[in-house]
Amino acid sequence: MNADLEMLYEKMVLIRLFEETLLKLFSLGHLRGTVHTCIGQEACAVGIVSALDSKRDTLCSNHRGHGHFLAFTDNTDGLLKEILGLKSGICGGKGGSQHLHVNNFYSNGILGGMVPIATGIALSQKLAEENGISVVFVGDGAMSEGVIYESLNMAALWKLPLLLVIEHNQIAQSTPWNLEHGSAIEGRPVAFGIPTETIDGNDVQTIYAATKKTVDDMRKNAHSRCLLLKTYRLGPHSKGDDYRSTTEISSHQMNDPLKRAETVLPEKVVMGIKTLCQTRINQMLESFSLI
Ligand SMILES: Cc1ncc(C[n+]2csc(CCOP(=O)(O)OP(=O)(O)O)c2C)c(N)n1
Ligand SMILES: [Mg+2]
Repeated sequence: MNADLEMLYEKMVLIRLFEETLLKLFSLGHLRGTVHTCIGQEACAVGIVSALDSKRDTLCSNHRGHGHFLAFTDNTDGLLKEILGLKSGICGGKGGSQHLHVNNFYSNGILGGMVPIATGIALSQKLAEENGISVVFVGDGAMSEGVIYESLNMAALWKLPLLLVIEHNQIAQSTPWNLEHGSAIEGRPVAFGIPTETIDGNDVQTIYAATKKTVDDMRKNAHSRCLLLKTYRLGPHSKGDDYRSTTEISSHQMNDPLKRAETVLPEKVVMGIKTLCQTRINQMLESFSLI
């Protein structure tokens, strides 16, 4: 069990260090535009993606997609080059942080915009009869977009292998979820006949286990499913914009998914993984002559 946790923890640490580096590069003027980090939500990316088969499953992500991308591809260099706008980036430097595509990974910064695309992919996967699953990540804020509901209706009606993952971090930019939604978000996919499971989004092993069970089930019997992950964004919306009180944010620090894993793993293992990931980030930066 702990060996699995070590592997999941290492992926979370790599994502955390990569994104902390992005914020640093921003403050030094090396990056332009914007970046949305998933600091505090790494367990969602790692727990879900580690249970997928990157050869036959597809992943559609959103504006906050670096964690999803790294968990799916492990390509730190290619992503950094892309965010720096370099030709050698995974999309020739044209996609930047939010519009990424490599192999079975796709992302788009338009809230909810990937859900109809993921639904179309799920239809093609069903027709191909290769048991592939189409996974799409959305935030709680995106769940106000009407196109998601049209897509869920089709996915349920046609029993498409679509897995909707809602990262419910309780806020959309500066709007708390309960000022945007008139009812619980988990009730929405259920209304279309899509079984929905609500999980602790900061416990990487729980997410991994639930995803594994869900995708195994979906491969045997094609139909749509939803996992709603209750989590919290510990960082700003993008670079510095945050209207929440420091008291509110610090009350969630103890629930940081990395700290949660660290309470279970031996200290020596934690230190070893942190050093390994930091070395990898340092080598990446040295190769770009940054910092
Ligand atoms: C259609 C659309 N409207 C508005 C925006 C601007 N925008 C970018 S992120 C964001 C908040 C998204 O909140 P949520 O879906 O909860 O995801 P989170 O940022 O919390 O991960 C908004 C309003 C956008 N990208 N697309
Ligand atoms: Mg949100």
